[in-house]
Amino acid sequence: MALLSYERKYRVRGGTLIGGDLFDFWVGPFYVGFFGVTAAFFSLLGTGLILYAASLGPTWNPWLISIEPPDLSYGLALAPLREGGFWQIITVCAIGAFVSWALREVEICRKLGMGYHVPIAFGMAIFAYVTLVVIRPMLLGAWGHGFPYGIFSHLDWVSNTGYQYLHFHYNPAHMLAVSFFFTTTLALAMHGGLVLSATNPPKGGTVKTPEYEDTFFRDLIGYSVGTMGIHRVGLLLALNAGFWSAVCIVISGPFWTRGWPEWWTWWLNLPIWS
Ligand code: 07D
Ligand code: 07D
Ligand code: U10
Repeated sequence: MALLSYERKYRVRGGTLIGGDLFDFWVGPFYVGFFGVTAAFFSLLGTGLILYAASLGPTWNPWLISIEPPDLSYGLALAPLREGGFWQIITVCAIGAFVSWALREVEICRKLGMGYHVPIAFGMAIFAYVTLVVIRPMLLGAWGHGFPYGIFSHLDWVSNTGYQYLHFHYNPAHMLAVSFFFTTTLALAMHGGLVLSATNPPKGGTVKTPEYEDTFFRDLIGYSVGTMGIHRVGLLLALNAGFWSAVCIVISGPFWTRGWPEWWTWWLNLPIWS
């Protein structure tokens, strides 16, 4: 069935979380819904505020534009617009847009009678972002601990924050997060490679069944997780990458203030060495 006629068949009413039939329609390929309207509202307002705040700044060089959070001296108070207030409103807009996007995914899942795996996965990315700009700054007592909204400036923030703890690679949760990111790309490369090798043969070749895919990994490593299983593994790996990222930054400052290499002294102090 052609994609568009298939979509027409499934463009059914209902499944909305809020607003009933009010915004239950499509614009071109996009489902709208109540949360499509709020997503458009927050993203347009947030983008507009970034552009306006940039126009007050010193440069239009896209790499250098930066909307800074308030000075630490403002603590958790609201700051004047040009002294971090823009950053605060843009943060509200960003969270509004990301959460609207996730809830729009939920409504589409409900319409199609599907599970909520995709919005749950996106929820982990939102959680990591909220950890960076809301949870950690609140635990540290100042919005100024959030990262600035600019391409190079947010890289500076990551580097400076990392060196504040001497050697961020020694953060054990960062190690877990990095390993999960690496494993996720390994798993996707193996999965993409395996599916293409079985189902996209050269001209004249035959498409292979999942039994071939299972056999490949049984021959190679003695076990196949299965064709459904690899998708569960992939989701689990990716969710863990985001989750341990959030953990590694929220413990830096609120729960550990010294250099991360020092954390490992517990290992040197184990009684088995003496
Ligand atoms: C490919 C899906 C498409 C998304 C894209 C990003 C914008 C920003 C706005 C200038 C995989 C769209 C970009 C809307 C323009 C303004 C105001 C997703 C894909 C193409 N970062 N980061 C990038 C964001 C943080 C870090 C690139 C966002 C943390 C490092 C892009 C956030 C830390 C490096 C970008 C965010 C951090 C980057 C490519 C939010 C730890 C790079 C992103 C909302 C997580 C890389 C110049 C990409 C780069 C890069 C966007 C947060 C670290 C500009 C939106 C504070 C070390 N980040 N980032 O492909 O080239 O994502 O930087 O949290 O090396 Mg970043
Ligand atoms: C936060 C993005 C959320 C995005 C959302 C959506 C739009 C719409 C529209 C395209 C979490 C945005 C959407 C805007 C766009 C259109 C149409 C994702 C987020 C909601 N590190 N490190 C990490 C590595 C070092 C440091 C995480 C590696 C150094 C600090 C990850 C190395 C020092 C922080 C990671 C390395 C250091 C991190 C990032 C190697 C610096 C964090 C991934 C090989 C000197 C950050 C929660 C992430 C973190 C983080 C990897 C090195 C410092 C595990 C591989 C030693 C301060 N690092 N790092 O979190 O955990 O994604 O953030 O050296 O804060 Mg690190
Ligand atoms: C997977 C899969 C699988 C598939 C798949 C996929 C995972 C086996 C069956 C999917 C994977 C791919 C297609 C591969 C490529 C994907 C990536 C590499 C991921 C990254 C993706 C991108 C970079 C694309 C991002 C594009 C987006 C988000 C679309 C942008 C959309 C809009 C601007 C419109 C948003 C719609 C809304 C808000 C709904 C409401 C609509 C309206 C009210 C009307 C329209 C309104 C507007 C246009 C204004 C909104 C303005 C916005 C948002 C900001 C504008 C900003 C400016 C700067 C102007 O496993 O199975 O195959 O395919």
